[in-house]
Amino acid sequence: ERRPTDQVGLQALAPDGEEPRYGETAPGGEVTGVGQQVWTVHTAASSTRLPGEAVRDETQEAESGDVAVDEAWTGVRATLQMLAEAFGRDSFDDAGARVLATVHYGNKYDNAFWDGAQLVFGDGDGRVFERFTKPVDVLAHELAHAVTEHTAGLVYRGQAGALNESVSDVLGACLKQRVLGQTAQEGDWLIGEGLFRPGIDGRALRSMAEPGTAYDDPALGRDPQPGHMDDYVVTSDDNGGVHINSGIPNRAFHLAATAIGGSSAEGAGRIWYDALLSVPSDADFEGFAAATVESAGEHAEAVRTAWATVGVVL
Ligand code: ASN
Ligand code: ZN
Repeated sequence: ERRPTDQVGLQALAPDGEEPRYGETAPGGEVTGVGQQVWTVHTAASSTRLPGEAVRDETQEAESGDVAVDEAWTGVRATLQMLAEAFGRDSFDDAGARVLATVHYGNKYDNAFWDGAQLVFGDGDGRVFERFTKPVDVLAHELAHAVTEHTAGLVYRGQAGALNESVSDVLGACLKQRVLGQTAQEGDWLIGEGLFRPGIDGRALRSMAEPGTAYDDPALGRDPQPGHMDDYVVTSDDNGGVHINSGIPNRAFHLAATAIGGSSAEGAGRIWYDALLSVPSDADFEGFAAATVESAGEHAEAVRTAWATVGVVL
């Protein structure tokens, strides 16, 4: 969906004689060059029909009273704001597309996903998993899949697939820290914290700082993520371990972001986003790493060192 582009006119918002850069926040607080964000949250009411019934859109500031609807509403808004303000990106397609999200998908459904057209969230089984709208980084992770699809289009297999997964965790961590007002150093670098029900032995789905340490529980097994190329997992499961080997580029991002300091989104996040705009769909870790170094400007050595620490030596 496209909206009039004159809503946030560069001229109208620019101070005299100055043209703000695309995506910069103008004195009025609005993001220049990016239109007004639009999104709608639906409910599948425990069915698997999509998108289901519309419950709340961007014009409805008042909470619906359905916690999953309201978490999805707030999380999509925050993610769209981050894309606009940190990256100058106008929704997932950079053309102002309306984001559709559906909550209460299926019965005790233990996952969330981007189906190529919209976001989908299960309620969780209530024994191992909470509802999947609860952690805002999981929400941003799924919406980031849409961004990747519309940019690099990283194929969902092997190293390109692990990069696809990692980029989603990167944007998830950036969003979580942004919402909490944290710097890279202050962040906990956990993805999906709060998703496990009480009694499950785990902190989160993944740890970007210490891959392989997020959980160890009879119901789930042990977190299988490596944090170094020496431990890269060769498997045919999970599209060649896309949710496993993503630990390696995840840790590289954590190391780069903490070395650069400040806001993860505006520091290392911006560098990773720029790399996403330049790599081919079959990029491997080395190719993606080279693209981040290329985009890093004054931080090139910090970024190169971060990748070298996880065994991706350029
Ligand atoms: N939540 C998972 C993901 O976004 C769903 C999946 O594997 N398709 O990667
Ligand atoms: Zn994913």
